[in-house]
Amino acid sequence: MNTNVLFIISFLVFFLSFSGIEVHAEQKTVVIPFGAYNPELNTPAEVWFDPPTISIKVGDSVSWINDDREGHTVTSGQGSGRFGWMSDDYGQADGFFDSGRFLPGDSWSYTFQEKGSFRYFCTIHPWMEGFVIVDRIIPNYPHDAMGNKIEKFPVIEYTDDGLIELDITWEPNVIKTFEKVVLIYHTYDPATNSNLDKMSYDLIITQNGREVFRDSGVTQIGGDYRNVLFEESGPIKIKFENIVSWGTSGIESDARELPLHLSQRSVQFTTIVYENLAQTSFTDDIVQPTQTLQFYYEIAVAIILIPAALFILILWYMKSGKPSGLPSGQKATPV
Ligand SMILES: [Cu+2]
Repeated sequence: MNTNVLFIISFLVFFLSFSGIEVHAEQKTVVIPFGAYNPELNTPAEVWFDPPTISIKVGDSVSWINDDREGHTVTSGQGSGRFGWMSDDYGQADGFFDSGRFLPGDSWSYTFQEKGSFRYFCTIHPWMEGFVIVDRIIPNYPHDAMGNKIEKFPVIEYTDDGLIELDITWEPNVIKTFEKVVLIYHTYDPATNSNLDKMSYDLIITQNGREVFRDSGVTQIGGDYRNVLFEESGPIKIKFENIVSWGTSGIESDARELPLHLSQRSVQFTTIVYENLAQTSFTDDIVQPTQTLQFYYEIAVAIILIPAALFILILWYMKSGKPSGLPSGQKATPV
């Protein structure tokens, strides 16, 4: 073997290792569905961009395909939200990328060379918002699945009929895989700002389009909680459905009436679960709160009240047994 052969081999190894990096770059697709041009509730579009949130790696490209019947743009920055455009908010481009208008049947691609989280929207239809996450940097602030910062917990939502307010907090505020998350939530009557106790509900969590958690419960004293663990990263929807009164206790409230359509009794929250680089398996045991909380309250009351009553009885007995007990001034003092 001579040095020429060695040189060629090392050159080949060098070359292949670099071309290998190229091979890993992926091409992802986001579809602009039919109906995205229409922000009304009767729009056939379930999302404005499908998927609304996409996770990629540095060097990957995303192609947006226009399957709608109108031209659209893919413009980095913040859109107006579903209703903002009605009050003259047409979104704010941040200049990072901009497709310009592209027509039905056309597509536009962009290669992401930087890490980061990029929100984007359509400048023609500013309710259309999407989110690209490149190399999933875990942010130090909580946000919803569209990347909008959550300024304050609890997050508050109302049922469609406006009769029930549901407040939710999740701890920790930024959710990672394999780390226990506590969802803490309360039901209120927004008309009187009173706690709505004994409301039954179904809690459903979906992630990447799949159901990952389902449970039912009753807000015993106006609130409840659940412990949840996520194995996968990606956007999640936390949905409460069929929120209805259970029994007649608590305040007088319209929320106690059965709604005409149970579909009006749901609220939804979103956020993103991040990949936990420090932990890749479960270490916590997940224990859910018992739904016989009421029963435990009664036991707790019994445990406290019975000894307390006995104690008072004994005191009373001692007092009445020795009516001329030592006045407090004549207590025996240690020598
Ligand atoms: Cu558009």
